[in-house]
Amino acid sequence: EKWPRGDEKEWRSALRGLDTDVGSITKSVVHHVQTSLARQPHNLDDLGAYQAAALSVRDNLILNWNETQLQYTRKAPKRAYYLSLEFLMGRTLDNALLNLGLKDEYKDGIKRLGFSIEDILEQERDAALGNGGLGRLAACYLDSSASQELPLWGYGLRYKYGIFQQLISPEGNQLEAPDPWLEHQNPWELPRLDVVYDVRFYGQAERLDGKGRAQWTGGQEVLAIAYDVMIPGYGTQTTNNLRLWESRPKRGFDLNSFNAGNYEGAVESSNSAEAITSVLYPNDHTTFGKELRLKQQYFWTAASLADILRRFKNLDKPITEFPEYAAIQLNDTHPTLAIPELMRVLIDEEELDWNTAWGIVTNTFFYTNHTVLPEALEKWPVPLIEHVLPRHMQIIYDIVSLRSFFLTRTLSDASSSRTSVERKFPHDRERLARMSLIEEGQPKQVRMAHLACIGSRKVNGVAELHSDLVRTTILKDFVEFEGISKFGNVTNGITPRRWLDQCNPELSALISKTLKLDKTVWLKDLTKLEGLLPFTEDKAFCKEWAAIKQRNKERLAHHVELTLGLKVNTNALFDVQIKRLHEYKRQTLNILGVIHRYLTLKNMTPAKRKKVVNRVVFFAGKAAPAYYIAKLTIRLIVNVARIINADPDTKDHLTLYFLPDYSVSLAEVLIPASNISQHISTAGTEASGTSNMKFCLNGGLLLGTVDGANIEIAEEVGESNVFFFGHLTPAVEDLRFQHLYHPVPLEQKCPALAHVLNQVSAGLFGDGHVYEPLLNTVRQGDYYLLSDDFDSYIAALGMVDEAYSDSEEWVKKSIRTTAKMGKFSSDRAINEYAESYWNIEKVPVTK
Ligand code: NBX
Repeated sequence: EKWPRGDEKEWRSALRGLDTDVGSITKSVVHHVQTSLARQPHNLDDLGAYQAAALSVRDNLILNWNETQLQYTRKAPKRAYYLSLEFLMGRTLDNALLNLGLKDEYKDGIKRLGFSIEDILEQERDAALGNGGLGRLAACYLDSSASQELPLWGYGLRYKYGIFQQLISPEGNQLEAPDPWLEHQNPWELPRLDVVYDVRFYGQAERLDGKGRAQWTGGQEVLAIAYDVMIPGYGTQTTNNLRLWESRPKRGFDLNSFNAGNYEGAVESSNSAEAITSVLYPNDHTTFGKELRLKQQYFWTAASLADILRRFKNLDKPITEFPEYAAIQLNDTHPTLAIPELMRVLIDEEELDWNTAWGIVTNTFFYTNHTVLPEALEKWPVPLIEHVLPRHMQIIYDIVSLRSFFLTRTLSDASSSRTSVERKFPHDRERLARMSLIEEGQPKQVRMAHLACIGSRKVNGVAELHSDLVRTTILKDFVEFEGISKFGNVTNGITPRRWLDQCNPELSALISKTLKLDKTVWLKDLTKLEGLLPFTEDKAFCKEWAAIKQRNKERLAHHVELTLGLKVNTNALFDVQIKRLHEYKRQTLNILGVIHRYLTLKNMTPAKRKKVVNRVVFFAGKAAPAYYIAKLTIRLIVNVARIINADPDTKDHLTLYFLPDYSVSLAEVLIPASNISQHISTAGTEASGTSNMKFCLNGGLLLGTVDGANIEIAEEVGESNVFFFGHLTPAVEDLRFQHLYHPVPLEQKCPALAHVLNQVSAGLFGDGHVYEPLLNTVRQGDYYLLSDDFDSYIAALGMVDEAYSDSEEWVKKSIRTTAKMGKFSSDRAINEYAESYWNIEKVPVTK
């Protein structure tokens, strides 16, 4: 190949890579201090040192990113695109160092410059562009895609403000503050001011002919600008891309208004354009029908699709081959508008006929469902979509009726192999109504899960039980119509790099030493952990295992002392429940259980109390700002903590902490320190859970219901190593029916629980009236079945105590648990998607 320009020798010598010996690293860091930061050694603080180190590490990432993208362009493999409105990345520096294999070198270099790596890592703010499990899963999958050398890009939004910061008032109320995570410049992103797309809202859609074509004009146009975040693989050269879109006004301001002296009017449209990517919606598991949220979803899907199509077009292939070059994964229904959007582009711009376009669409998309809770299934009011996206509403109507997915075709459909619902199930009008994309009502609403399902090649749930529930409940009719093979399962996974090696370096080192394997081996083949099993019989190993857990508990205690000023008893069982606050996750069951334990301890003689296993209970989690019952649960937890932590009779035996502002970084401290963690959702409600996997990977045992991935964890580690309780999924419907039609007074049904509720009402933890609405959710209806599961929950806690008393056996359980967690690596999960869904192959990247 001919060199494109200039003196090739000059270029080649300048193009050499970066040196990564310690001397070169300090030079590079200091270079960034002097130039990028324009600072001097004598005014450099930890924050400045962090920024300079980050910029220096970034240089390495950029070179790998360049090489990877060049190879992708040259080899033109089929690529996968992961569309997610949330990426809960946490911090980047430590992970980048690990994946680049430069941790020791930077540690040493930073030390030579008079700083400590631990301190500067703490300077980084979390990138918290997500609510919870769904967003963190997306982040784990990015790490695994690069580590498995899979050609995958993520697409999301660059929110100016991530998930709100949580403050807790002295009364125990959650207060929300903005999360200005971009306050200092963000070294991990590359603005791509040249990658820009127009996105239209509102306006008019006029049909052009009988072929379903239309013209969409007028309305508001905004710009989508790309920011690229580099995603390094562990032990690979591959560095994938996460492309986040920022909204900008198409015209800076309205010159007419400006010249007329109307300055506010002049910037109005620019404000409304910038509002689109200003903030992450903090509601998980509810839909609100807010116009701005719909605009976020369309803005992001339209820009991402335009970008994907442009890349495909560079290949000069016929458009019908698009599905052979692109697989697009929809992370929940949030990006479902991509389906009508691709139809719009193919029909209105590429001028394809409907059936050809629909064939392309249904071979391109894949849909992952993350919940079966009815209130969490997205629906958008028809009038709102008609207003904001008139052309898309037409297309959705066309999918429903005109084009015969459901009804008899009016266009020639001889070439299509699809059969309409009506032909397959004649005269079954109820079925048609159930399956329709449009739900009747005031207003009519579009069911996004139905649209995502019919527009996708395959659909999956996130754990075996959940995928079964998807097939037998919310998408049952679609299984009957399209056949079961379209509906699969990919059990979630977690990246062992962040969730073991980074958060628990001592355990990681012990594992490597014991397995006699370099961590680069077992961190990429997590089933290798099984090699730990024989060492349950090795006394010295068990002792070391327990000592590491103890030091992690002390590290957590230190953190609590620094942040809350409270001293934690580390000679107690650490019991942790950390997740978004939600009734279905039943933090209420946990806190009522804590109260029960407290009341039981109060009734004991001091001598008897001494025989009880001492327990420290940790809670953390955010409540959606408008979720009243969830906020009241936090208030109860905080006030129970205030009373019992101060009770001299019991405080050596039971204490309780609510740690504010839960985040990825806080999880990294809490998870390695837990002896037991709680995953206690009403059976059938938690799709999978992923923190359950993280705790178990770090040798914490699991206390939970027979739900989500808990079941598969138990299958792996053995039921004798988990603590299960509560009713099973098939019983839930009947129990709810009984609550409604044959209620039994709580005093009779579950006296222990009734007593606990009465004590709260009576004011043991401050004004009982405050908690009535929360207590009433249990007393009336009890939708989440606390009264059905309370007794078995308390019994399970007793079994935990008993097991923990046998400390030698407990350590063995802990080791066995870690040893059997191989299945839950996100490397396994991403490979399943690559092989059984996307049909993409590895693209090794070499220098
Ligand atoms: O997705 C979670 C499920 O609840 C977990 O069981 C599962 O492990 C995890 C990953 O598959 N769902 C979740 O986190 N949802 C959201 O955060 C969410 C955010 C916005 C929204 C709806 C749900 N509109």
